[in-house]
Amino acid sequence: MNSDYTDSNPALGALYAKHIETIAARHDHALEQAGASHAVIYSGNPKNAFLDDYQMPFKPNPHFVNWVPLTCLPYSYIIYTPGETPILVYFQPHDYWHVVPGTPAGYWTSRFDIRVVHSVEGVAEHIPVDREKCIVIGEIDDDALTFGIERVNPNTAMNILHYARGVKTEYELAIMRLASQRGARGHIAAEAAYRDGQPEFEIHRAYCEAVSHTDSELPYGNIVALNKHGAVLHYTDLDRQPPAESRSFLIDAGAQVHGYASDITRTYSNRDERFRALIDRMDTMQLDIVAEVRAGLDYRDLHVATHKMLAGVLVDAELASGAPDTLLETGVTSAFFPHGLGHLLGIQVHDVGGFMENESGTTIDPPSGHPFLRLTRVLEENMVLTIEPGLYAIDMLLENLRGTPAESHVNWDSVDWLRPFGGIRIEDNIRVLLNDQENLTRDAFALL
Ligand SMILES: [Mn+2]
Repeated sequence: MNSDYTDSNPALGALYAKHIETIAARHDHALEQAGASHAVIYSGNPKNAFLDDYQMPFKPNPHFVNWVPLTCLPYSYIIYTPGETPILVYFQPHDYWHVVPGTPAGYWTSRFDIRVVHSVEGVAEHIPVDREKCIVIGEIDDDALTFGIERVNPNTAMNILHYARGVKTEYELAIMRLASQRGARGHIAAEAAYRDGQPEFEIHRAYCEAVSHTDSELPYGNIVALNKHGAVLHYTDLDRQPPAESRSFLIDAGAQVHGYASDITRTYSNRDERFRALIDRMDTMQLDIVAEVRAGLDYRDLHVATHKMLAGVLVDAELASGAPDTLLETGVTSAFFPHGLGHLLGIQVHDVGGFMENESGTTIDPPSGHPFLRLTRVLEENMVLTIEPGLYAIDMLLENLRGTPAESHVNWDSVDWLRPFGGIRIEDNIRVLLNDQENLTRDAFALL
């Protein structure tokens, strides 16, 4: 994968050295609590389609990527023993069908005892002999890949590691800033393709070219939605033909650097001034929500506060009428905004641990009536999360309001006006600070 985003950043090596110390300390604690002495972290392996020799795109084990910036190294292992230099069993097969991983290189190599192997069987001699003191972390679809270790992904250790991953190291933050810059570059290219009248398919291509990602390198499938397609929350079709009339454009697309993602959404109006004003109003609201982010805040409260703010937007835009509490209680705001305010972000786009109350695995439910909220934790310094309020004309949900107390609060003529534009979502990636926040996304756009 193209790595120019990190080669230009010499500070990463020093940040990585500290990152590894933090990751090691988290594993020390997890191993101790699990009563184990060695963590054997499997990178994963590609999967074939049913009855086929077609290989699905390889998605590495996020626990492996947490240790090393290697996203294309299947059948490899990190073996970590507290107090010792971690071993990287680096799988480099003799294979003339595929490009095999090259000689290990980069700022990370000095932190590992690297042992290159050429066959899966060659891994065994590097696994600690006291197998009962080992745990495996990874997705295992063939028992031969555990080399006789019986404890695979024990909950005690996994919960500790997942809870800890919610808080990013300085190295991870630096990588994620780069991922945001990469994504912002794609968004600017996509907007230009949209203004040029290109169909969804060509806008998508312009985006991929600008971020230098193939489809399978994208952290998630791009949502490139013209007009009413913007109301389909996970719209992933790509129309090959431009629409007869261009009204609006919603794009939800990210990029990755060393396996860490950005997740960015923007919405544009073509010519309609009323829709443009509504986007501006949502943008202002989104920034007001972002400004609330700080350590100690319960994210569930921010989600509910967003609904109250959105009620004000709906009233101002003449889409609804009534007091904010009424529009919440009758389900009007949820019909216009049916997804969560945001989620943790990291190696996984919806990063693990969003519901965890503590490292022992107790979870926190979303507020009642808001089942799709993916982040329910109290915010801590250096968490990275998304803030992505939306407003859509989704007939399936709005029609459910007919015949209920909500019906009289909806301005149905305005819904008819909004429908051809689909909807609006504005999404930034936010780092939590003690009494403030860092907006990775807006900073990235400002740099370009
Ligand atoms: Mn998102």
